Amino acid sequence: MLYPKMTESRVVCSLDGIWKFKLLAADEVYDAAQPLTGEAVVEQKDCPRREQSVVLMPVPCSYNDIYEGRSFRDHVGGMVYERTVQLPAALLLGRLLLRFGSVTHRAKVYVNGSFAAEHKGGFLPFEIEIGSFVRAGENRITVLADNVVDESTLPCGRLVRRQFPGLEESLENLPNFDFYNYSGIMRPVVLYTTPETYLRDIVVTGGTDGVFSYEISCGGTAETETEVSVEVLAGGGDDTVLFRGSGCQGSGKIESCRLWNTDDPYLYRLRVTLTGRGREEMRDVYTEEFGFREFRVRDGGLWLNGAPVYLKGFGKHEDAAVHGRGFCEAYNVKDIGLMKWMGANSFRTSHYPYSEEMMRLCDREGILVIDEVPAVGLHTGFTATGLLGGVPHGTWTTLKTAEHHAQVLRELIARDKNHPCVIAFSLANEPASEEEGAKEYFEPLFALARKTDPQHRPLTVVTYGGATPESCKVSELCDFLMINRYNGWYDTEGNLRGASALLADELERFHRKYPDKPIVFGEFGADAVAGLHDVTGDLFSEEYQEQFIRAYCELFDTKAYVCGEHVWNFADFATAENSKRVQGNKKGVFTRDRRPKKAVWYLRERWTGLKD
Ligand code: BDP
Repeated sequence: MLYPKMTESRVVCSLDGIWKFKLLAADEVYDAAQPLTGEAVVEQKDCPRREQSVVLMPVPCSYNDIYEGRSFRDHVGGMVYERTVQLPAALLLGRLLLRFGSVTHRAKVYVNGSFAAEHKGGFLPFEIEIGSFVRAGENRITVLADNVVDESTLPCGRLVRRQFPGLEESLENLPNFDFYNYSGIMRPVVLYTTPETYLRDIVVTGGTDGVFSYEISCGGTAETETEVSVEVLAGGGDDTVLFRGSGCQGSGKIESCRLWNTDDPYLYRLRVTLTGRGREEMRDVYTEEFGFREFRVRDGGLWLNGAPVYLKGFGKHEDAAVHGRGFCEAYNVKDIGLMKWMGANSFRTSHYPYSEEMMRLCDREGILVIDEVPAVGLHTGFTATGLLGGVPHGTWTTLKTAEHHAQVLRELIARDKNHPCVIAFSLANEPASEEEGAKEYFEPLFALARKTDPQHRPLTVVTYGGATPESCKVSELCDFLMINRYNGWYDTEGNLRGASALLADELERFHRKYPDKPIVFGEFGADAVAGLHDVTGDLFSEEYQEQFIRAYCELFDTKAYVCGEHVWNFADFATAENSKRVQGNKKGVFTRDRRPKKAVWYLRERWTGLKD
């Protein structure tokens, strides 16, 4: 899927801004034929009942923290976004597409009151050809979003009905994951045009020997005679044409090519021109950036461009005050800047695909990304916060996620396949990989990723402490192991020597069983409430967090097969409320507003001194 770009043949218009918004009550029947009316009066004394009125809502943004009140923020179910847009007749000459970066978790889109399309999955883009729904002048765009997570969605959750004595029945949505279930239109919305005969997709790969190959697919009117030409241009402002070719498929070689790596993330450009000769001649032009690089698992290690690489960085979240998980370029640039300043070279998009803009930024900044699908909470008896409180009851016979899991994986690879920053795909976080049925569930997903990723990137499933070397049924499918461990926090609390000993023993058992598979720590960390200090280093103090991270890192340094460390988490983040969380998860080494805790200085010294 091509990212919407303005080119000589394409116009892109942003629909971001202020939309009308309304939460839907459980029994409310929504009629898209009727425009949203009845804007909320800004009341003088009592807060308006925001959860019942039409209010103004920024897009892109999570809706939850924009207005006050628990029933507004924690609403379960449907919500409507609506805006009008004036379309100039000139925009209607070719194809017109309406594209959403993400709507969480389900969306039905209506144009001028007519149903246009729907999409399931809250973290991946989708687009709709809307030419037949619109006219020149005013048009109404409506999105009906739904934020319910259950046993068929990714991430997974549970919808429960609660009945308290004397009160009406209520609906609660329990997330089976440890981050706040932010929702709404969370990424940019654009309208863009293409000619009738158009470039549908471009696949481009470049290896360390300077050899590249491309595959282009086109769409459009059948009677048009088409011709495709490609050029490879150098990076930046350098318009030197290094290669010219024609046809939808081909390959070539750039002599002494500059490789993409973490110190020099050099991007070449593939400029593709589609010329159509029908009644009139038309052209569609698109430029895709790409890099020459190779990331492989070999001889029990990770290799970038033929040299061993050690991953230093974080598990993150898209999360900040006010806009929640809503797209924010400023936070993205800030976070990458802080990571670089600390000497980090990588992160995982825990626990869902991040915005396309973040991937584009990482291409330019030379950050290595482990790209994760939104498959978190696939366990009927476990969450980090114990929210489910359940007894495992056969995860793989209970969940109805298999088909949707394949869909999000396909969509993620289609979106991110060309990014040099993406070095590996993670197919899930902490599933019930120790339960019967896990291998059968994951095998087809591994096969799908291996078949569809043009770069054949290494694959993994990130596993939790309940899946030991002896019990985990998916480790054998993974190209490298990525494990999350919390010895010294959720068990062996306060006893870091004991925790290290347990961990060392487990690591050796993993290594004995899978000697060729490098191990990357996907998560390790302790909550620290910023400003809480303690000479001894008690739990929740900044000192304990630092000691915890230091103890793990010292252990990693003794195990050559540990090839990466991703601290959990980059910054504090919002979660559902529960007694294990102090206004959210405090395992960030930065606070939610990106101020450093004590551990930052330790990690900065370590990582800036540790070779990539
Ligand atoms: C792990 C989860 C992560 C949690 C973390 C924690 O993968 O989402 O936030 O634990 O407890 O189990 O902090």
